[in-house]
Parts: sequence; structure tokens; C-alpha cells
Amino acid sequence: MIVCTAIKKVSRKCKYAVLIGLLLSVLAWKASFTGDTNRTIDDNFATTQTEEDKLRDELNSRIAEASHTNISAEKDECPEKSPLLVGASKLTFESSLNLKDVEKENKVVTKGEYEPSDCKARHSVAILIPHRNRERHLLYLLHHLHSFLQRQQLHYAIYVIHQAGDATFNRAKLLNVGYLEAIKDFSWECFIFHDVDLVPENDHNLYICDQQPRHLVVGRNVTGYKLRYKGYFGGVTAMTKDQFFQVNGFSNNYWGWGGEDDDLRVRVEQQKMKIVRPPANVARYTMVFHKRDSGNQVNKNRMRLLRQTTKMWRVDGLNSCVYDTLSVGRYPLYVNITVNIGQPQS
Ligand code: UD2
Ligand code: MN
Repeated sequence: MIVCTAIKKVSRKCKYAVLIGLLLSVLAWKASFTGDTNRTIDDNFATTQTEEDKLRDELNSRIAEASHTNISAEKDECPEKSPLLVGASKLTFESSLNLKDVEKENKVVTKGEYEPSDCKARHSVAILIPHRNRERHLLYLLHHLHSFLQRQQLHYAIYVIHQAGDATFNRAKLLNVGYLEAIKDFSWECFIFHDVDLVPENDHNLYICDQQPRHLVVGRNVTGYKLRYKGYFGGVTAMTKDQFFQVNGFSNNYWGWGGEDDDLRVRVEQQKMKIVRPPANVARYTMVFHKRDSGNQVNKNRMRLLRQTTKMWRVDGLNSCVYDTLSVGRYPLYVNITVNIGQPQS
């Protein structure tokens, strides 16, 4: 019994000794690592710090960017009347002008599009220009039109719709194509249908739309600045997206010169819309001299077509405009859409 008790006491002491030994060795082990551990933690901390700094910097710059975007989204609306307008200006048509010069003058334009940087434009306007073989006219127009539209503080883009091939020209169908293609880019609310050779002389002639379709060419240099005839609706016109849609756009069937502008007038009048014009003293244009183009001979069918407009407008127009887009070039000063629109049915 005494032996047993002695053995129990010894084993309990042994247990304590083993426990103390273990504790000491753990402490010693920990002490031996402390330096390294601290360093590792410090290193990690340092790394975390740098990454955190980087992240913070990035975040800050994003916030700055976002608030900058917010600033631009929350820019004040441009004034009702642009302070940049100069009224009538003397137009120049220098033979030495080239596209690079015009691009340099318009670094603020990107892929044909512009919006004011210091205020929110009141109007978003797509300018549609039917075109073939009139490069020089296009250059003069770009030269004058970009600064003209910028002075009006508009958000705008210029689209040139280029007829491919040498089949008879069809101005109206090209303009339908321009409308259908431009609305794929942006929800343009207003469209200006614009001859390539007409340069506006006075920036009070605002390129905006109204409750009614607008005809912007009252006078031209070549016609003594007089309206050609009462219902004249050619050259440059402005219609909202909805007005143009409501009349089913232009007819697609006017191949060659003439009649398509009168056809549009008939469509407009049939919808009980009324053509309005700016005052004659501002709605003035210089038409760059040209002869009748080859491939755009007078359309002998135009009077016959015109008599059918009231019957045909529903089935001939935007809803029946068939074409092949061959290319879309986003150049610095305009979007060029080259299109195969077919040819007249004989
Ligand atoms: C008048 C109208 C025009 C149109 C045309 C009859 C005015 C100021 N303009 O213009 O809007 O109704 O009669 O169709 O009254 N084009 C080319 N390449 C060509 C042919 C035409 O780019 O080979 C384009 C170009 O944008 C030109 C427009 O079509 O400005 C009208 O053709 P135009 O200038 O030969 O006809 P014009 O001056 O009699
Ligand atoms: Mn012309």
C-alpha cells in the first residue's frame, strides 16, 4: 500500500515535470521565432500598405473620373441663344484647302461627332449628306459647317451617304439610308437633310428641328436669294425623327435629278404638317458652282411619280428601303456610309 502511494506521488511529479518542460520548450521555440515572425508581419504589413496605397490611389482617380463624368453629365444646359454666334460671315473657298487643314481646325470633333465641353447641348442633330463625286464640295462644306454647328452649341454628327457604283443617282433614297443608319448610332432627335454644295452664310440659321418640318434654304446666291417657288422644299431641310417617320421618309423611286423634294412636301402636307422657314435674311446659302453631274440626268418620270405620291407614300419610303451597306468609315470629320442602293427598274 505504502509502495503504491509512493509510486502515485512520483508519477504525479513526473506529469508536472513533463508539463513544465513542454511549456518551457514552447516558450523557447516562440522566442526563437519572434524576430522573424515580427519581420514577416511587418513585411506583410508593408506589402499590404503599398497595395492599399495603390488601390486607394486608383480608387481616388476613379472617383475623380466619375465625379468629372458627373460634372459633365450635370453640366448646365447651354444658353437658349448661343453667345458664340457671329451672324453673317464671309465665306471663303480656297483652292489650296485640304482635308488635313480642316481636321486640324476641328480637333474637338471625334468620328464626325461633337458636343460642347462647357455646357449640355439642348439639341442632338444628325446631318445627312447625299454624295458621289463631289469631294471638293464636301471639303468646303466640312470646313464651314463644323465651326458653324459648334458656334450653335449643338451636339451633332455628320454622315455622308455615298452612292457606290455609277448607276443613276438617287438623292432621296440615300437620305433614307442615312436616317436608318444614323438611328443605329444614337437616338438623334433631329435630322438635317443637306445638299453637299450648299454652304450656310449666317449662323443665326439654326440647325434645329421644330414642331413642324423646316426648310432652311430661302435664298441662294445663284437665285438672287429668292425663294424659288412657294412649295419649294429642296436643298436643306430639318425634320424630327418622328416627323420623318410619320411621312415614311422620302420615296425611293426618284432616280436622277428632280421631283424628290416636291414628293416629300406632298407627304408632309398630307400629314397636315406645315413647312416653316427662318427669316429670309438669315436663311441664305452660297451654292458652290457646279454643272449637272453625269449619272444624275433629269428624271423624266418625276411628274408621273408626283401624281402618285398620295397613293404610294405608305408603301414607298423608309419601310421599303432596301440597300446593302458596303462600308462604314468613321473618319475624324464625318461618318462615311458607302452603300449599294441598286438601280432604277426599267
Ligand atoms: C436641287 C435641290 C436639291 C435636289 C435637286 C433635285 C436646291 C438648292 N437643291 O439641287 O435638294 O432637290 O435639285 O434632285 O434646290 N449629288 C452628288 N453627286 C451627284 C449628284 C448629286 O453628290 O452626282 C448630291 C449632292 O449632295 C448635291 C445633291 O445631290 O448637292 C443635289 O444635286 P444637284 O446639286 O446636282 O442638284 P441642284 O443643285 O439642282
Ligand atoms: Mn446643287
